[in-house]
Amino acid sequence: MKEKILRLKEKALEDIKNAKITKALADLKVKYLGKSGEVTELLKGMKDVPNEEKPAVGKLVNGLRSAIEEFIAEREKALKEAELKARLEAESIDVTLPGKATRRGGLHPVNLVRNELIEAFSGLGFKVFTGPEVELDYYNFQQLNIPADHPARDMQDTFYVTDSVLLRTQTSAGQIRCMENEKPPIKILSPGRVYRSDYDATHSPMFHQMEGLVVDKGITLCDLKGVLEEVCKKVFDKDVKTRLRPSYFPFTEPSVEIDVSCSECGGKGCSLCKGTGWIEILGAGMVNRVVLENCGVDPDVYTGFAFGLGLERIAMLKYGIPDIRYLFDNDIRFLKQF
Ligand code: FA5
Repeated sequence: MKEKILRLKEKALEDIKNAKITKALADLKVKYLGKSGEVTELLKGMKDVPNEEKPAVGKLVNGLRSAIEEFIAEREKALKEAELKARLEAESIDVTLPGKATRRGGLHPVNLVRNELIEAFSGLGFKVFTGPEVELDYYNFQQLNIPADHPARDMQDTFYVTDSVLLRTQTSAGQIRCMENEKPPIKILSPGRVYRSDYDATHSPMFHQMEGLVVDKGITLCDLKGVLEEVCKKVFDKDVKTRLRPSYFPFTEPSVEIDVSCSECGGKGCSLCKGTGWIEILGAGMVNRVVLENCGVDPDVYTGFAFGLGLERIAMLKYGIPDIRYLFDNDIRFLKQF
């Protein structure tokens, strides 16, 4: 038995010395001292040792157990220190290495134009007001003097959700929401997405408009002209020409459309401007008396002007983009240019 104990001690100490990682050491702990470990088995065999030898053998087995425990603890400490050192060396940072360049993102051209316009109009005292994209027919059409079956509905091919709910076709719906909630003087700008069943080089099914509304005492068409000319001067090149053209919107009277000279051909006529040399950027006019009355504003006291412009059209003109669809393809080579 003594022999066996000594051999086991030598073998265990040798194994522990050879353990290279803490995991191997943990396995050895189980192998020798675990529930069915070799030292534990020895202790279990004590019952077969003759009584007179029991104290001496018991002392040896206990000594073996303590020696193995002590040796494992020592080796564990040494291995942990070595492992920590190796990890710190491996994870050390070389501060002399060149840094990794992060690629900067940029704003989408439509957002650039929106921000630029908001800034220009803010300078003239306009505040931003937003409305919902899923809108009631009531706000998008009826309150704007476009009752059901009015022919003007044909100009805006509409995506209906139900008979009375639709994807708004114009930010003009925001005019009504604003006038219902605020008393004049009103001076707001309402940017947002709008939806129409359109699709060609200058028409997209989802696009962005920016509505402007000013209601106060003594507002005239001259104020509208002055404000829009001022903003066009800020947003476009000084050489860009603008023109006011008579138009029709049920919610303004009189109504106009503002065109700017085509950036692609400089006004000579090309496929972008359909040969006319002009591109329409917005519709506008004096707020119709009926609309003011619908919103509880007295048209004999107050007058107002409103305009709605297409942000994509302005981005196309400003950056010379020949097809509106480039703005929605999300091709990074195109977007990187702005
Ligand atoms: C309107 O939507 C009126 N609500 C504008 C208005 C507001 C008039 C206030 C009077 C007073 P219109 O349908 O013309 O008008 O659209 C306005 C602008 O949106 C157009 O000038 C054009 O620049 C842009 N636009 C219209 N349809 C599309 C489309 N499918 N894709 C891209 N831009 C469009």
